[in-house]
Amino acid sequence: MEQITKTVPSTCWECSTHCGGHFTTVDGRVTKIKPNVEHPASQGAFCVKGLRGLPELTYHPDRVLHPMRRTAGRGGGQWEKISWDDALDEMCDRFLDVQAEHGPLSLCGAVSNAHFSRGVALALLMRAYGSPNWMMNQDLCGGCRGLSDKLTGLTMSNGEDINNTKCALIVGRNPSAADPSQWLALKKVHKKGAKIITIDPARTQAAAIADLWLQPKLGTDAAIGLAMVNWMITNDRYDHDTVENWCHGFDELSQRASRYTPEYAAKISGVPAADIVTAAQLYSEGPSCFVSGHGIDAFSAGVQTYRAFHALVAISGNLDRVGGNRRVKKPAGFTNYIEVLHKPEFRLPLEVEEKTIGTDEFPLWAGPRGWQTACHNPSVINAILTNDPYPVRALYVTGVNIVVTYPNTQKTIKALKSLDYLCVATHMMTPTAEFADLVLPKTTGLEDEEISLEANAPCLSVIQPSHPPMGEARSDFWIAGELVKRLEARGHTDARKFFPWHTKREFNEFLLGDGPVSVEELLEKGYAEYPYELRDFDKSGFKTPTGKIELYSETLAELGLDPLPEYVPTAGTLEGKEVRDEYPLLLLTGAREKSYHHSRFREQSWARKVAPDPWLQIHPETAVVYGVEEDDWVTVETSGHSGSCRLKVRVTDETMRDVARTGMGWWYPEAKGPERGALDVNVNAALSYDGPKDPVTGSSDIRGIPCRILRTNKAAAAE
Ligand SMILES: Nc1nc2c(c(=O)[nH]1)N[C@H]1C(S)=C(S)[C@@H](COP(=O)(O)OP(=O)(O)OC[C@H]3O[C@@H](n4cnc5c(=O)[nH]c(N)nc54)[C@H](O)[C@@H]3O)O[C@H]1N2
Ligand SMILES: Nc1nc2c(c(=O)[nH]1)N[C@H]1C(S)=C(S)[C@@H](COP(=O)(O)OP(=O)(O)OC[C@H]3O[C@@H](n4cnc5c(=O)[nH]c(N)nc54)[C@H](O)[C@@H]3O)O[C@H]1N2
Ligand code: SF4
Ligand SMILES: [Mo]
Repeated sequence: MEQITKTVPSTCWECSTHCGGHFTTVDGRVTKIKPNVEHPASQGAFCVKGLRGLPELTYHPDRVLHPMRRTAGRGGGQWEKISWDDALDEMCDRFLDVQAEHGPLSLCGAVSNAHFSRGVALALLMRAYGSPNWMMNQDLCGGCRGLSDKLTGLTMSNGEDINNTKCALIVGRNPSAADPSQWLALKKVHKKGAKIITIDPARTQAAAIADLWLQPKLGTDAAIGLAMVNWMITNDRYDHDTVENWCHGFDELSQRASRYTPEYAAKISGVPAADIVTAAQLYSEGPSCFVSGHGIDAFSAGVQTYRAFHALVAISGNLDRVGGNRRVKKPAGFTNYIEVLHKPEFRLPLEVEEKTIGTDEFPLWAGPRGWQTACHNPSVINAILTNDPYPVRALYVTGVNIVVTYPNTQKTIKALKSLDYLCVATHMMTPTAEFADLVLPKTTGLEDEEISLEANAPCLSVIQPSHPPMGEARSDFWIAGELVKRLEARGHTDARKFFPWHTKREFNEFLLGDGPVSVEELLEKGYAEYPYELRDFDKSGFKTPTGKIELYSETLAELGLDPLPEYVPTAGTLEGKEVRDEYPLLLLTGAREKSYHHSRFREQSWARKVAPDPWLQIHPETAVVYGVEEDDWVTVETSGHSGSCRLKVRVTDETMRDVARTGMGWWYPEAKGPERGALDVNVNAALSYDGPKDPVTGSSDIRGIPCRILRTNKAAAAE
């Protein structure tokens, strides 16, 4: 029989890099993915997670392809296949039962965030049930940069114009592992003569190629950022036009920064003062581009650290400049995902939104004024276990593996076990899905249609389905729509107000609005560029209370928080001698591995061959002190948490003497359920989620935590 071959332009959606490619299908299966060199955002970059991980996930023999209902005790691993109708009726009714018993606020969702349609679909579905409660993982990811960006008014997330820069300042970003398109651009521009400054405690590839590498103590970057601000001001190298016309609080910032002499910052960070001055000099020549990442985000001083660097971008005049950091530009009429959540027609009454869990403590994060209107996660986990501030009894988890990726695995599991009802939409039987009452099969990025705004190009990208879903898999959007239909049929007629679209296509057309780009154009090319203007703030101003870039944040001042950027020591570094004697190393988690996306792809043999074990990097001298060698297994314990995890030692001088550096996301699909290694090799089993928090985002420390390592002879569960 003749083979049917088809190629479509599409996008990999496995991570937020969104690489454009041509996807070739033979007889209904994707057999080849070719990077699209014309794609203005990814420019021909692609990675092995997209090339292998995505297709192998889609066609994996163990993929969840049918709705399944639990038949034994929770976590017992016994399931029966059921129809979609039965699954959706059951989920709708069980949610309504919980709603009737405990009120709508007792229903909650969990998803990665609202940068993908699944986040919007979930949040609006919860609103259709009358609940403002949904969790997202941004407190652990990009929340601090998101909030600083918003409060300062820059709105420049992902807008790095690396191709045209003369100096890239890379802070807490490991682009060679995390973002192949950014890494490609950095290498290219470096070859053309641009300078690279990398600030990272580890010798990453970006540090190795840098013209200047600053190696700070963990969590001290704000001091370096403020010293660079100080140098720019005292040497009159700041941009007078931007400062005089567009900055609010320059004098206050100058005064704050005056304390941060290079010598003072050197004392805090351990970076030589002369290197800080050289960094400031190079950066001030410009145009310079601030390339930042998770290494200075997601910790208890994340917002202030970002505020220091965002102030630097602002006063240096690199905002919305060729080779600098572009502000996010949208095509006319386009609505992005987060804006959907804030549209008045999809809102719950204010008095209900004010009850979103976490609003009282973190009003700029959770609830009506919140960045994405989501909850504060650790507060939800606590609410499930304590009924404080009120009971949370049913949870719908989709597109997130919270047992593995939230700190304090033990507590997350306890919370999930205690729920009245848990539904998980997933591709694989993750440790989170193992605790569900109902498991729903999810489409992959080869089976769905999705639109995204790429601020770095700028352009719009599209995923188009390469083939219909395998088995009975369905999209998050479809699942939410079906549940809304059932709510209507059960007399909850206002549910539709929160979810007016009947198909994903309708939703995508809603996002595009009446602007210049059509779905057809996107599907034809895979992307669409649109006209944009730099420095349009000269006309529109900034979306802050003063209409200016707020070096001094009026919003933070109003809430009684520090309105100016400041270095705030993390709890780990403040611990007294007693604790530090017991826990002498500082744990750094989250180093990215090329073959994995967080907890994904652990079921794939190629990935496990590339990276078979969860590793812990320690310095050769540290290894001697602890009497451990390459390939030894060690137990890692942190101060402030009773749990632990086991990791395999890698001895390397890439990391600092007092830092133990590891990744995240480990579990073994083949290990015993329900945890499947999540209490064994998962670093979050060794971390607390109840420690000190960023006062704006509520982010917990996932690095810089005092820890100790103990040699263990036991082989890992999967060995
Ligand atoms: N292959 C792969 N790629 C991914 C992902 C994945 O799981 N796998 N995940 C994606 C996601 S969701 C994210 S959020 C990004 C994250 O990717 P990145 O933004 O690159 O963040 P990390 O890898 O967490 O950390 C970046 C660097 O920060 C350094 N760092 C740690 N602490 C500090 C500090 O105190 N100061 C400074 N200056 N640096 C510090 C680390 O040593 C590391 O080299 O990656 C994305 N890309
Ligand atoms: N200690 C520590 N913890 C961390 C981090 C760290 O550095 N250190 N990093 C944090 C960061 S930056 C992040 S982003 C989070 C990541 O946390 P998670 O989002 O939980 O990580 P993933 O492993 O990507 O899990 C996503 C799950 O959703 C599934 N999935 C993927 N796409 C879809 C989809 O379209 N729909 C549905 N329904 N499911 C989908 C995947 O198969 C996978 O099971 O972890 C955070 N946790
Ligand atoms: S970087 Fe890799 S996983 Fe991320 S979108 Fe590109 S190809 Fe996909
Ligand atoms: Mo992330």
